[in-house]
This record gives sequence, structure tokens and C-alpha cells, in this order.
Amino acid sequence: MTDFTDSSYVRDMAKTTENLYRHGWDERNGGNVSLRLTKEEVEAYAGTDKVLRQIPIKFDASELAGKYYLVTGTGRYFKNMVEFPDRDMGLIRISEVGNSVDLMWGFNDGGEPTSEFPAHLMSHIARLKKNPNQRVIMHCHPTNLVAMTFTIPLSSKRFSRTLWKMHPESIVVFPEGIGVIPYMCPGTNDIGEKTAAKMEDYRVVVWPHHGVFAAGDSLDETYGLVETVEKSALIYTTIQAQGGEILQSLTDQDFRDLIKRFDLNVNEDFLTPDAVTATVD
Ligand code: 2HA
Ligand code: ZN
Repeated sequence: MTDFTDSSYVRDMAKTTENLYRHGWDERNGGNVSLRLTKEEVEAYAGTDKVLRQIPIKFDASELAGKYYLVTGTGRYFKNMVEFPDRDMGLIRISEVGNSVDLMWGFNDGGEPTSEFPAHLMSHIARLKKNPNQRVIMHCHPTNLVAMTFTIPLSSKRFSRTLWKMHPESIVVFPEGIGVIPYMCPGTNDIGEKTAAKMEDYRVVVWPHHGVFAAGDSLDETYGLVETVEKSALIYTTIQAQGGEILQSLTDQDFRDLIKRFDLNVNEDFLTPDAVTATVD
């Protein structure tokens, strides 16, 4: 039986966090990722059958009791995950007792899940209700998207339409648009609750002046979602560097053509521009 350390899950998580670091979206200990695994997937590997220790968490996750998550550790640097996977990530099982998880593998120097773990678990709950295939929550700091939160009104519609207009791929990859919440203190249950509420409608939630929370079926798909959002944000930023004057762009008719061609389940509310508001919707 292969040890869990050598599983594809650990390898894919290490590869993804390294890519996030190399992309410049997770400086120092920035960012955190969690991947839900089934009991069968976990039990196919050795070294996962004993509770190593119980770790208190600041959220009653008993609604998810029995579910397994491979999660990055608090204070850990994404650039180190490939070299030290069983130190910098952990496999936890949510226990029946609220506010506690069972460590099954990893965090071998006494580490604990990310400080954003309550926000991850709340988001997992929201996305599981939408689509049981969704297994991943990813938090990172994509530079151009974060920069846009200083210059664009904090409205989900404004952000979604601006990004859709930057590249035809955007509306195809996130036809529901992206959600924006107000600035809030990270690492709190409050930001977790606000994020999870937006996750009922969107797979990407922007944290102004900070980063994004994204959800998806797999690590690759979730990474690709953030990559597409950030690519459009980079194009927007580059336009500003070229003077900011837009002479031509994707039109609302172009959106309708894309929706028809790719049979998109689009957010109809975002198809027509409306008065600009400087508030979060
Ligand atoms: O894990 O990015 O928001 C470090 C962070 C917290
Ligand atoms: Zn962060």
C-alpha cells in the first residue's frame, strides 16, 4: 500500500501551491487551499488510519462531520510545499464534536490548518449545496485583480462586466460573474460568513485590497478559474498603463453571441449596464 505522502493528492496540492507561488499570487505565507477527499480515497493509502491528534478550530463544522480535507498549514510558505509536504499540509477529518478536527496525516512539526479554515469550511458547505462535485476552495492574492479593488466601484456587476469585456474567455469560464464583498478583517468568522453567502451564487469571491476565494471541482479547474479572472485583470491594468482610453471593446452583442455559441448559463442581471454605484451590492 502506497503511503499517503506519495499520493496523487499530496503531489497535486504541492504542484498547485508551487504554481500559485511562482505566479506571484502567494508571497511569503500568503494563500491557502483545501481539497475534499472521500473516505475511500483516503483509505486507499497507508498512514491515514489513526487520529494523530485533535486540533481545535474556531467554527462548529459538525455539519461536515466525517469529511476529509487536505489543507495547507497556517504560517506555511507555498514555495516550500513540494519539499516538505507532510510538514506544511495536513489531512484532517471533521469530527462529530463541533470546533474540532482529527489530524490523520501531516503537520508533523505540530502545525495546524490555515487561519482561514473556518472561511474554507463555510465556503465548502455553500458550494456542496450547489454542486456536490465541488471539492476545492482556494485563497490567493492575484495582483492585478487586487489592484482593481482600489480603482473600480466594489460592485459584483461592475467587476464582472469589466472582466468579461477584457477577453471572450471570461464570460465562458465564469458566466455567473464574480462576487465582491466589502473589505473585512481576514482570519475571522465574519469574513467567512460573508464569503460563503456570496459562494451561493459565485465560484469566485473578491476580497477587496486582499485577494480572492475561489471554488471548483479540482485543483486544476479552480486554478484555471483564478488564472482566467487574473488574465482579464492584467489586460485591464495594461489598458490603464497604455493611457486608459478604450476605443473598442467586446460589446453586449458579442456577449450574446458567446452565450449562444457556448450555451452559457449566464447571469442575466449582468448582461446590461446600469448606473454606477460605489457600494457593494
Ligand atoms: O494564509 O493569505 O488571508 C495567509 C492568508 C490569509
Ligand atoms: Zn490572504
